[in-house]
Amino acid sequence: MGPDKPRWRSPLRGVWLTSVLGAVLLATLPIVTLTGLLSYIAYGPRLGQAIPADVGWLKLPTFDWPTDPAWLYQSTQGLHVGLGLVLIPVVLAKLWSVIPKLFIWPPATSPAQLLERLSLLMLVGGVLFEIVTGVLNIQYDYLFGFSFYTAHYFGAWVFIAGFVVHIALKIPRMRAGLRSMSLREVLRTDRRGTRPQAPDADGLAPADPDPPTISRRGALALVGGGALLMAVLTAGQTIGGFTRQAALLLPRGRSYGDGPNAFQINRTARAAGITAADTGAAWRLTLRGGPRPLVLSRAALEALPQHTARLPIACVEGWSTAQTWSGVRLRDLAALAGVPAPASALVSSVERRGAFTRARLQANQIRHPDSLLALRVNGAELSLDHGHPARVIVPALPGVHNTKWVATIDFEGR
Ligand SMILES: Nc1nc2c(c(=O)[nH]1)N[C@H]1C(S)=C(S)[C@@H](COP(=O)(O)O)O[C@H]1N2
Ligand SMILES: [Mo]
Repeated sequence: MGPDKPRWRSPLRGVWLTSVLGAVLLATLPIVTLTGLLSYIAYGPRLGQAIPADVGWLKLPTFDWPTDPAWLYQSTQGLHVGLGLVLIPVVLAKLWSVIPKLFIWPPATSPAQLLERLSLLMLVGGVLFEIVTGVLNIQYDYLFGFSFYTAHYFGAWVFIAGFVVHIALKIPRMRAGLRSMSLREVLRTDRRGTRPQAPDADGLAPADPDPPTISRRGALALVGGGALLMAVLTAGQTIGGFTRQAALLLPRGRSYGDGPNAFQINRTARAAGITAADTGAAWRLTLRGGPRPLVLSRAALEALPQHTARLPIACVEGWSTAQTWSGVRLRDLAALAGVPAPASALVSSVERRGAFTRARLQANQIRHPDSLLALRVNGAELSLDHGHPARVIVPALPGVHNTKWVATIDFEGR
């Protein structure tokens, strides 16, 4: 099928609409891509805990993920997931506008065209793959037989390669397309005044257009409205407050009742198999790395100097929530253990069977004055679901590394 066949005959099709949608994606998809790659770095590839751990020659420049500002990961990851969702209607509209081109047969008649078609396959396949895996992950549907992170990481590179080639090939045509009609004029034109664009070399405009059923401005409003709807359904999970009530795409529910511990729970104590025996009077914290292990009871921890900080938990799934935590500074614990200048620390949970039972922290994450082994939240005891008797909370740390139900901390010196 091709543009001259009696299909795809909307008179809105043409270089202008495709170029406008392309320009929006050109300005926004790089933000989704970069924040996604930053999340990989935030997980700590140097500490061997980014997923996938082995990325061959697709290694990113790694650096110590900062602890300032505390809302860094909350905003980069909120942007990654939020903007990614908001752009879905725009991506679909852009694909609709070029559909005739996607099915051209034969696919290529010259090597240059073959390269272009290949890059298109990577671009379209890549973006759809990233959308589908991303959306399924935030809805907690690990339906695939492969790791979400690994698939999403390599899928991103397929997309990036296709995107870069596509930009290089199409920028001149996008600029010409943008000039082919005046945006101001389009916004003033209703359905009855809507005219088809002249057939173009790319075959985007139909040779035999139908009469318009909607104006171009109506089509733009439809796409914009879809994007806005996605924003309303998503933004609350990062911004919080009353907007959280509208965050219907928030995978952890919107409210957890009242009281100081009423905020999202990633994994309940019950789901993690945490028992009263694990966390009751017999619970002890073991600090290792010094001349000999130091074992502290909960009462001993409470007797140490306490510090309070307001810090977000920001999950890779895009949701985040800032709470007021109190507990013992990690750097104080390191000093107590006999490792005053730790290079890293391995925090392990009493939890045994989950995927997130331990996390390694960088030196700057241990040193920060607001990095805590929290005993309390919002003035109350930590609830069992939020990690009682003690959990880690560190500024700008990806949520997953804020280990709950901590059992041991191994400090490593320089
Ligand atoms: N032991 C343990 N700690 C854990 C987890 C877990 O499953 N087990 N989940 C992590 C993840 S993915 C996040 S986002 C945060 C969520 O903390 P919350 O349940 O208190 O909101 O805890 C982290 N700490
Ligand atoms: Mo998480």
